[in-house]
This record gives sequence, C-alpha cells and structure tokens, in this order.
Amino acid sequence: MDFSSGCILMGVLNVTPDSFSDGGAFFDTDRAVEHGLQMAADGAAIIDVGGESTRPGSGSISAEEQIRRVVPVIEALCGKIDAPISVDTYDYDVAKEALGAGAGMINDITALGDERMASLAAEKDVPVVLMHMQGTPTTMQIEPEYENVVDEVLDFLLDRARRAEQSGISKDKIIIDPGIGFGKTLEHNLLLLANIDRFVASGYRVLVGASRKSFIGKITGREEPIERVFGTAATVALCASAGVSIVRVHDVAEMIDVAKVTNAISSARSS
Ligand code: HH2
Repeated sequence: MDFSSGCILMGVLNVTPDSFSDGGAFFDTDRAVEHGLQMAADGAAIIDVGGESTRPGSGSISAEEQIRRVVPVIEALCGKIDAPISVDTYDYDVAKEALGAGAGMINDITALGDERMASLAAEKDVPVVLMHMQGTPTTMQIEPEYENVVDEVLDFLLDRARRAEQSGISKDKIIIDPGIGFGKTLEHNLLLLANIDRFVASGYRVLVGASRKSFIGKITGREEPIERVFGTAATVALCASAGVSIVRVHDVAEMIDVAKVTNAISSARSS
C-alpha cells in the first residue's frame, strides 16, 4: 500500500444479501467480481470483501457460509487487480481460507478478539485492521455508554495494537479504527471524528469507515443510505485532512476525487 499521496480508499464489497446499504446488490459472485473490478478501476487501493453483514441488530453467519460467499470472489479478483484484497471477518477459519485464496489483509471488527487471528496475521505477515466495537452487532446500538468515548476507544485500540505487536505483527502492519457506528450514538461518532487527529498522533495507521452510515442520515435527514454520498464526502475530506491513512467507502468513483483534492491541499500545507 502506497501512502505517499496521502489518504487512500478501501472499497467495500459486501457479498451479502442483507448489508445495511447495498445488501443483495453483490450477493451473486459474478456481480461481486464485476463491482470489485469497477472499484479498483475507479481508484480503490484496497478491496474489502465481506460475507457477513454486521449492521446493528444482525446475527452471525457460519464460517462455511462466509467462505462460500467470499472465496470465489477473492480468487476471481486476485489475478485481475493490483489492489490488495482484504477480508472483512473476525472468524479465524474465514480469514485463513481467504488468505489462502489470495487475500493480503485482514479487517477484524473485533480487533483480534480471537487470539489465533493474531498468530495468523503474524505468520502470513499481512496488515491487520483492529476496530473498536462496544458489545456485538446484535446488541451494540442498545444504549451505548462511555464516560469519555475518545479516551476509552483510543485506550482500547492502543492496548490491542500493543498486543498485536507482542504477537509478532510489525507496527507498520497494524491499522487502528474507532469503529464508527459500532456501539456509538450520533454524539459518540461526532466526538470520534472530531478527535481523529488523536488516533493519528498515536503513530499507528488509522482507518475510518463512516460511509453511508446512519449518523449521516440523522444529521442530513437522508433516510436511504444511497442518499448519504455527500455526507460521506464530508467525513472523507475531514479524515484525509487529519492524516487518516485509509477511508473505507462504498462510493469509490465519487470519494476518489474528494480524497485527491484533500490530499493535494494537505501536501501544500506541509510543503
Ligand atoms: N463498517 C462496516 C463493516 N466493516 N470494518 C471496519 N474496519 N470499519 C468499519 O467502519 C466497518 C467495517 C459496516 O459497513 P458495511 O460493510 O457496508 O455494512 P454491513 O456490515 O451491513 O455489511
């Protein structure tokens, strides 16, 4: 991954029937592959393939079913694009199969909750995203509470990042993510984004996934996730300006321009 121009895009590829914003659109393998190729052509530097929705209230999907969904897509994309493929899973077996199929990165919304995941990432020497979540997807939006959301989320991520280093994952391969919308109210999400520079200052690379999420709908009144593209753009510009390394987005063709312009302004600021 090349961060020399600033913030890069991770394109979301949900091979699911029920994701909150594009469920069913790419459930079919051929359509998923086509969408992955399109996002890479549009400028995504990473393609994040997931076989389980983790929207609020969702339940878990078996490893076998996730593997059945994501592996054919990863295999088909692998030879065709230069962008690394990440697998969006907290399941060790799914991650192992996905890496075997050619994925080169693990996106773990439980921040290595299963310790075998840390050994796998260390052994395969792949980057790993450690995301914060309060509770589980099934329960996380039932009255999330923090004394100080920024301190608590940052402390948790730094603890997990240090544990990852102790497991043999090198610091430059550890990416921390505050987990926008994962056990967070509107106010929590806003505080995390407003203080994202504190996460950047930790010295670990930072990823933010705010794309089309419901807090944008709460602010703008846009009920349909697909209508939240401009609201998403505001978060991409803010994150790129604050030194976030990766933004996870659905609308790659639109967000690549937002990132490019913000990156150009940021580099003028530092020159
Ligand atoms: N958000 C979602 C899924 N995976 N991974 C990271 N690291 N950070 C995020 O913010 C994040 C994530 C939820 O978005 P999406 O995949 O579009 O929805 P669903 O979980 O319904 O498939």
